[in-house]
Formats: sequence, C-alpha cells, structure tokens
Amino acid sequence: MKLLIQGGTVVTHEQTFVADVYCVDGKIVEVGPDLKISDVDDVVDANGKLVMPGGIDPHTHMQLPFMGTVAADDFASGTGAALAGGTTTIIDFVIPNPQQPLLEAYHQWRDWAQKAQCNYSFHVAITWWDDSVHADMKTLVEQHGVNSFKHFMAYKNAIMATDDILVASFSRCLELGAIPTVHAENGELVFHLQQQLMEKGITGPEAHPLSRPPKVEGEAASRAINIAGTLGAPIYLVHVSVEDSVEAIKYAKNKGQIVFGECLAGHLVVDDSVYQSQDWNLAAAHVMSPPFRPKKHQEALWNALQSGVLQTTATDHCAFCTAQKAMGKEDFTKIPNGTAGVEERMMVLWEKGVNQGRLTANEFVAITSANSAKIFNLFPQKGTIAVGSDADIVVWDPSKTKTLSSETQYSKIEHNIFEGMAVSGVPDTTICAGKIAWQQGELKTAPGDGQYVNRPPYASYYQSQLKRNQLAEPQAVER
Ligand code: DUC
Ligand code: ZN
Ligand code: ZN
Repeated sequence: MKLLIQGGTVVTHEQTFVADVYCVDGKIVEVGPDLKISDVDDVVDANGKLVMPGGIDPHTHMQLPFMGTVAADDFASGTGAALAGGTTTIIDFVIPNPQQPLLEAYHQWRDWAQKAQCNYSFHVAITWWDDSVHADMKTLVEQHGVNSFKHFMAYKNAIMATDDILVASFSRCLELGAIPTVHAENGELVFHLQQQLMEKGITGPEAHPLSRPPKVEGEAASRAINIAGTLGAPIYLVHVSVEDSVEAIKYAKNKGQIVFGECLAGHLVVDDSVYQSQDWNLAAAHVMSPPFRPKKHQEALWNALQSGVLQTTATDHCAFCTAQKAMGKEDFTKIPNGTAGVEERMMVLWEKGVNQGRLTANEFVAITSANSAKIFNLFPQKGTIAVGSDADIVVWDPSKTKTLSSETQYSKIEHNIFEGMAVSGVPDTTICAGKIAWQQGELKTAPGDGQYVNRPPYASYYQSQLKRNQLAEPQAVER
C-alpha cells in the first residue's frame, strides 16, 4: 500500500513545516516538500490542512465488564469512534477479577480486542497479589509487550489495590522497567461517604460527587506519589481531575521525582453542575469516577497542561447506555461509572485549547499523541511524523466546523457529554498503518483491521531513575 499525503503542513510536537508525506506498507518513508512520486495507490489532498501524528488515547475501557454490566462500546465500535476522531491508537486496560490469573485475563482481553479497527495496546491492572501475580508481571513484560500496570485505589470490595499491594507491585514494576499507574481515589473514604449519603436518603446521581470530593482524590494522589518516591519508581497518575492532585504532582516534580499526569477531555470542559439536573438520565449519564468538578479545578488542569505538570490527555472512554445507567435508579452507588469521549477528545482539545490560545498546535500534538508515546515507550515509532515512524496520521482541517452530538457520534450510547459544543477544527482523514481508515464521515476499516502494539520496558526516563537509585543505594556502616 503506497499512500501520498500531498500539500499539507506537517505539525509535530516540536516543528511545523510544509511537506508531503509518503507512506509505504504502514511506514513513513519520505517527508519533504514537493515529492515527485508516481508510484502511489492513493493520494490524500492536504492543501490548507495540517498533517499531524494520529492521536493516542492512553486510557479507554472498551467492552469492560464493570459494576454488573458490560460497557456498550466494544472494541469494534469504540475503535471506529476513535478513528472518526483522529485517534489511531488506544491503550485499554486488562482488569483481572481478584484471584483471576493475570495471563488468563490478558488472553481474554486480547481475544475481545481482535475486532479492533485501530491500533491497540493494554495496561494490566493489579487487583490482587500473590507469587503468581509477581511472576506473571514478568511474563507480561518480557513476552507480551506490556510496560505499564494499573492500580485502582478505589472500588473497595471489588478491584481496589490496598497499600500493601501498591508497595509490592510498584517494586515489581521497578524491577521490570515498567511504569506503575494509579486511579487515585481513597477507596475507604468513598465507601464511607457512599454509605452515609444513602443513610441520609440522598440516593440520586447528585450524591456521586459528594461521595468523591476533591480531598479523596488529592489524598490518594499524594499517597501513591510518596509510595513511588520512597521506592524510587516512576509513576503515572491517570485522570487527574482536581487542583489537589495537580499540587501533589507539582510538589513531587519540583523535588525531582519522576511523575507523570494525565487529564481527561471531559474534566477539562464539563463541570459538576450536570449532577443537579432534574433529568435523572442526564445526571446519571455523567456519573464517572472521578466525577466532574467545580469550575476552578478545570482552570487548574488547563494551567497544568500548559506548564507541563500534566503531560497527556485521554478520555477514560467507558460507555454505558441509558438502560444500563438505570441499574442505579434507587441507589447511586449502583450506577455504572463511565462516560464516552474517544471520538471527541482531539476536537475538544483543539477548540478549547488551540482556538482559545491556551495551546500551540505543537503543544496540541504533544498532549494528544507524542507525550503518551514517550511515556509508554512507543516513541518515535508512534507520536511523530518522521521517516521510519508508523504511518498513523490525522489530516486536520482547522477551518471546518462541527457541532458535537449524540445524533452523529459513532459511540453506541444515547448521550454525549459534549452535546451541542461547536468546534472549529476537525479531522478530515485518519490514516492508520498507512491506509485511509476514515475520511470525511466515512469509516473505511473493518473489525479486525486494528493491530496489537507491543510496548517494550525501560522507557527513556528509566535511565535517570535507575542511575539515581543506584547512587542512593543504602550503605552499611563498616565497624
Ligand atoms: N472510572 C469510570 O468512570 N469508569 C471505569 C473505571 C473508572 O475508574
Ligand atoms: Zn479510573
Ligand atoms: Zn479508567
């Protein structure tokens, strides 16, 4: 397959220049102005458009079995939505049940993901601990291309990782050159507050944010950061949603610790007023964890993205339809947690980031693609436009407008947390593995076209992490 992208402006995380891009068999083989190439199967006219690395969404949950149901977008519809939004790679999560062997869960997810339409990879969650988990982590890293392990500090009596598990697993990650990641919420506090609210008769979706206030996240964020810091392990915080966590990350980074933070497109633009809606379905549609927050936290997240305290953007795409949400009609703790967004993330970031003067186009590429590629050790295979890189590309039309709506989305659910948002700047063509995957409203892939992406251990930050650990080795006093 030979594809020429002609006449566009290439935008990477560090450069902007006019160039054609020639892709052969899934790889970029030439980048330069006015390429004279006749051997092509397909041409994309990028005149007046931007040619950027395809988006990487480092946090999705397609087809997740969760809270008594299964997320409505499976690996086929969810990855179709990703491509429609300019995202060419997702990193989803294998979440073993407590006591389930890690490798069994991993193979189960690989099987489900066979119908993916874009590139995909997996973080693996550590939901329990014994010697087999310790051993399986090594097998996953060395034989299955997994370099990140997730820890849920919330969801008590289900998948919550207690401090002993965090210590054991972070230490194991360090031995393997993998990165521990955390969903930072204090599960004991959430459980306690949920029970209190139910006893008080506050049973609707408005109770959801009350059971997970900012301190619940801030406490867990600083605890996880301090555990990692004590062990000398790098750490990545998923879906940072409050100023308290931003401050914890900033403090640790200022002390020289290797800490990375992600925020969600939803948390950047949607606030907690949604939970006050008279319409139960609408309020419940926004139940996700961590919840949407008062506006002042959004400003803190934008500032953190701009200043590099947070490096990546994701969606936590975990779509539940109205009937599924209704499982919690009488009890908000039973509303399946999750919202969608994999299709909208890049458009929302462009509109509210670039068009509002908060981000440059190069910074947009950094936070939607390049930084995730670097942290999860895919760079420069992914996350940039360069000779030798994978031909995962979005041709972006900065002048085209669209109104985001559930009426036009690929996701299977009935609502859209960005409903009615007008955006200026949308994908024109998404190219995945060197082929046109989506173009001007038409999905051109089929389930199964997506490819699994191996991620090797020891991303670049491990060089300094290991060196400083070596220099800080404890010494016995010779007597
Ligand atoms: N939060 C959600 O809202 N859904 C899936 C898992 C999670 O942590
Ligand atoms: Zn989470
Ligand atoms: Zn998640």
